[in-house]
Amino acid sequence: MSDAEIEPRKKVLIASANPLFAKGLQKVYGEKWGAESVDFNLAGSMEETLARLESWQPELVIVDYDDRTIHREAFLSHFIAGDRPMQVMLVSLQASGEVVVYDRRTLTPAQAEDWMGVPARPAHNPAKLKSRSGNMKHFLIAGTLVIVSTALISLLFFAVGLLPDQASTQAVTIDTLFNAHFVIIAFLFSLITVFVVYSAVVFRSKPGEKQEGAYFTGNTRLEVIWTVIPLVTVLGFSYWGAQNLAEIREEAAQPLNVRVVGYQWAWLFEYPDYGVTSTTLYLPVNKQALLSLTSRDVIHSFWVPEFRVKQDVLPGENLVKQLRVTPNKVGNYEVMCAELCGGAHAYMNSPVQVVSQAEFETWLSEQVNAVEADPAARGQKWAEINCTSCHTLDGASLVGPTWKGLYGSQVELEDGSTVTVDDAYLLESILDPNKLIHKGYPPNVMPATYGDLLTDEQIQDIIAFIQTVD
Ligand code: HEC
Ligand SMILES: [Cu+2]
Repeated sequence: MSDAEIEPRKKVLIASANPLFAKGLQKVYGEKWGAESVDFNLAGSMEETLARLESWQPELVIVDYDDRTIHREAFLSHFIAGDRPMQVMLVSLQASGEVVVYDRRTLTPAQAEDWMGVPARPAHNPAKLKSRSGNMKHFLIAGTLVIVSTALISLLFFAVGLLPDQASTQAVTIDTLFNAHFVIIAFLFSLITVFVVYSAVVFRSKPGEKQEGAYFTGNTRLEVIWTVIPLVTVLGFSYWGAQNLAEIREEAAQPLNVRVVGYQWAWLFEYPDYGVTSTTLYLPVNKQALLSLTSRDVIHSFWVPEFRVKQDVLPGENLVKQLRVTPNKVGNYEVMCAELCGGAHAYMNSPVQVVSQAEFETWLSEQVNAVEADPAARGQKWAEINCTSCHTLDGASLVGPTWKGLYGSQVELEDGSTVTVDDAYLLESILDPNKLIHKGYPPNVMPATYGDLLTDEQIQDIIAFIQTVD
């Protein structure tokens, strides 16, 4: 072998307390590599092995894996420390005769773990683990798939039309945020799903493959990335959200004042500047409405989905909440209650009509005139606002008895007696509804507060109206 002259002799240390193991190996390798190109050194104990590692500096250490006197952890730490190129060959004759070679410079933590535990595991293919360009290829493919999937899912979201019509300037502002969230949601969904599905398909183990995957602990770069990116995203969104909130609360110069009253289970809209009260929310288009919301009983929540904005409505004079809406689309909508508030919560809807400024003014003047009409007409209005959620005018029985033909009729009471309905009975039933109970109807359901809520004149108007219902 002419190579022997050029190449320095290879230093091989054999660590085993069993002289036969050492001699046998020396013979086999000596024959294979040529006795003149290899220097052998034998170490029969742990101390000896470590000392030779230091003083002699071998390039290859062959360890008898079945020799339990060789303290693995101590040996391993010696092997890992230092940067001189060195290889260790673990030879186990006992189990299967398998041989594992570890290279100090490419030893992965996973391999080190293996080494300390189970003998004679086939080594992970270092080429596979090292191949950065191979990993890069997978990342590029998966990354592209994530982008494509994000785009498709976002398109699907927008095509389906998850949001109702936009009918206010506030809705336009809020929807930019909503849409951004849809894209982020599509992205996060894709990020997780694509990587899971891609890994399951591409890295699927082949039949008969028993080998475990590489074991990783900690990756600082990755941890920094997945902390910083969400943090920045969330901070960005909170800033954007705050800006959005400020924008939807922007005050217009001369808003239309509307007092909104929620009660079990209907809405009432008062226009204090005109002395008008209505069960339909009329709003002129392109003019900001300043809603002052309050409740007569429990907590309700004012919500017109097409306007997007929503506000809890609380009982109490000092808890009046404000909400600004600028309708920008003529049409019919519906206000609903978005806070579970009792039995008929689901039916607590009232119509909303966005009309032109001219139509709004016509409606207003009609209302103002109506209030000035005869007592029964006024009474009908107060009744629609306060009573007809429980009392019908057409003979049907709702929560309370119908008013159809009530006046002058004979009413049977819970206590068995009968009364003739006259002004006095009506007045008493309104002011103190629990005193005389109409047979078959529940007590304590009709509010006993109308004496405070309504003026004497309004109550007289209602009585005048009930007289006309037949
Ligand atoms: C929450 C439901 C509810 C509301 C709102 C309500 N009532 Fe009643 N009302 C009842 C019930 C239930 C009865 C039957 C029990 C009783 O006699 O108290 C009743 C009974 C009456 C009676 C006696 C009628 C009869 O046939 O004996 C009158 C009059 C009356 N209500 C007037 C009014 C007026 C006026 C208003 C509005 C200012 C009003 N109610 C609002 C539930 C309601
Ligand atoms: Cu409600």
